[in-house]
Amino acid sequence: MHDQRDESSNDSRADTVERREEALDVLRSNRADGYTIPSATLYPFQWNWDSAFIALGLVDVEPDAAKKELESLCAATWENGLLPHIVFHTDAEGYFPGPEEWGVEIDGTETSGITQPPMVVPAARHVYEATGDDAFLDRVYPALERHLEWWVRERSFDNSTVYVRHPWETGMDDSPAWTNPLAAFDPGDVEYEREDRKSDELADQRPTDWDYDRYVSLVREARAAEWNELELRQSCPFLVEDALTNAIFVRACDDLAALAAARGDDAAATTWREQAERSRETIRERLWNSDLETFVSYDRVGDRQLDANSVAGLASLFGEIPTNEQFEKLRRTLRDEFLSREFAVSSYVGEAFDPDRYWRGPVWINTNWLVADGLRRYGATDLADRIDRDSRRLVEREGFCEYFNPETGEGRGSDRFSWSAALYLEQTDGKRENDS
Ligand code: 2M8
Repeated sequence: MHDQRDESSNDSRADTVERREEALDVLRSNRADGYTIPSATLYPFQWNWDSAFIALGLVDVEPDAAKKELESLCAATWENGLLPHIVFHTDAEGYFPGPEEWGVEIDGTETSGITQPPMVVPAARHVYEATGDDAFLDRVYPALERHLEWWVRERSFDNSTVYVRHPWETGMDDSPAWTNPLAAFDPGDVEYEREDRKSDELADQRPTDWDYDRYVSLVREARAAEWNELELRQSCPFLVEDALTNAIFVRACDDLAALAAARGDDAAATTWREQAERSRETIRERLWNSDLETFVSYDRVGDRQLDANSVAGLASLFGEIPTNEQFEKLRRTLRDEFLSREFAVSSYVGEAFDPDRYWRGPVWINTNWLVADGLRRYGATDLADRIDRDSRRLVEREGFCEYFNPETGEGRGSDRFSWSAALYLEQTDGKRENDS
């Protein structure tokens, strides 16, 4: 008997196998010496949280490359524990702001002077547990711990929630959430030349000059303060407790506790578990917005919540932040506001929604992955599966684009984008029940 269902599932398995090959090809072609660039057209260096997502996807197929990815990132940790958002291993052209704008050199390697959400810790835990390689853990653990200590010491007013001092640090660069705090200061007359508008189409998708003026002025002010965090805490006009960074920070604390326990360091495990709990408690109160029924960010300069409904609020699930009661409401917000378009999950919903512009509406594969992971932690597998399915549908139809229009599904930004490829590998590694 001929079973049509079997045939179509065989076809889709074959498609998946082929797509996985392509994903690996993207990652290999973006690979340099021990690290992977996000995209050859737009981002020719190593980026902090990109490397974390890349390692998560690579570990199943190329475990050594996944370990190297994280080790090369950790090696760029500053002495004080800041893990830079860009590591300029080479002097590639075509990106602004390049190394000369930052003027930072650590042991012969140039870096930026800001960070990104500490995804490196969850990624390191995942890689360690997948490989069981104790020597790898010994190599990365000191830098991971130094980095989280840095967040608590240098980037927290109260040893619980952490703040960022540049929109680029959130990874969601031009989120409408930042419009008010950015509008509250005058960037002055900043001169610079952008390199990111490589085509008319891209120019319409990237952040505006209004945003860039402020990005650049924040970099120049921090450089003038010699990256002194204590001084910047007083003088920086942008200090935000970002919902996404805090969710990842809390998860990073839990994951570092697990790694400390794996090394037999019970005291460190307790310290980091307690840190996670302390941070969670504060986030549940300070960042919960009962009108929007989600978590939002908090502007420390303006002393107010930033009431934008973005995927950052849903990513709180990744840090197991919501109480059960908050979870019920958040699930409603997800269903009503974020799942009503053809493809989940828009990076932002609300008045400033723009389906094609960067972090102001498009779907991103990494935030989909964070939300789906979080939903599974709350037992909401049906919703997690829906989001995973949409991620797969998007890349299977459009290729490994940087982001996607949530209404039409069209791929946007650069193509052959590394974390879109890596997370496809992670999603289809055969470990999930609904994999085909
Ligand atoms: C984007 O950010 C960079 C600045 O860091 C840029 O636009 O030039 C963001 O999407 C960020 O989350 C990402 O890490 C980076 C590289 O993929 O690109």
